[in-house]
Amino acid sequence: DESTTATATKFDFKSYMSDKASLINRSLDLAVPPSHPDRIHEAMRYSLLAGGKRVRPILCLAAYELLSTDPDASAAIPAALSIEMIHTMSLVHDDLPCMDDDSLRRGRPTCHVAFGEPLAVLAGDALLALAFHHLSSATPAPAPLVLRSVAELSRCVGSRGLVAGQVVDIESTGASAAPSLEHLEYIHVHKTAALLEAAVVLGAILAGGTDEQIEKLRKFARCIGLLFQVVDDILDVTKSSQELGKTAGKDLVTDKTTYPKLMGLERSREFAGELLRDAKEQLAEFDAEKAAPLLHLADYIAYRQK
Ligand code: GRG
Repeated sequence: DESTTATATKFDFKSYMSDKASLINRSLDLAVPPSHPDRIHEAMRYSLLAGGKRVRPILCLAAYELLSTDPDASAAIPAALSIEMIHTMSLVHDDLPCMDDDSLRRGRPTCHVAFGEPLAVLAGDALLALAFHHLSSATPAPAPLVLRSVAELSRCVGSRGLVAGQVVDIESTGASAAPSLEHLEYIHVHKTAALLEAAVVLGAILAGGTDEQIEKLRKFARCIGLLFQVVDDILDVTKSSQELGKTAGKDLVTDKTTYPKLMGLERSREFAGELLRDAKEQLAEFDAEKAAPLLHLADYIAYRQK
């Protein structure tokens, strides 16, 4: 039973997640009000308020709560929202015809399908700008901490972070040779783990964490970021095998490289187990009760079914 491996203390993870997700949803609604020019704000709100698990902003609040003496995490809300704005804009751009060309996202038509390509590009751009505006203007924390957060987030998102992962992914699509394990890891560490890392690290910075604490949490986030993707790849295979012939055939023609393809299903599961253990080890020296949300979030990423 994974819930007992996380912590011995009683912790209602389900309520924690739904309370935090509603807080994030309410705050996003207020942070991006309908305004002139109407269509661009409609497009931004359409993608931002379309649901989503809100894992990244919740990680940000949980990291803040671990290190802060402040019982309510409201000082970390602008940072948490900025992370979700960037996550959403990366999905909007990822779905564009010039990238993955997807027509469905979070259970509804993608932004460019609903609003047209020019508005989808601009909605992404505007969400990226708004993320930094909101983080820097609405965070009630000492200016040096806010400045450090802005530097951290911009690094994680740019051409050495999220964008780097996307570029290397695009470049390797259609390549004749299968990418190496290192190559696959590079893509995931940048495309997926970088933003989870920023989420956790911003929470830690704004709570006034020491450098040592921040680095421990950074390592935690990198492990769960990679774990997120390994589990995603495993779920791809296990879901496909339920639909045997059809999806297995589809899997062969797509050039998407996955962990099970490179190391086999069993080894991928072991690797996921190692990443989960490494992640939890980073939290061993923190107060167990205060670390419970992050420990459960790691389990949630490891054991999720979709
Ligand atoms: C960031 C400036 C900038 C540009 C974007 C398009 C692009 C560059 C990057 C692509 C990033 C991308 C799509 C990464 C995949 C991330 C991922 C694992 C998405 C799924 O996350 P979930 O499962 O989704 O948390 P929900 O919908 O629950 O939020």
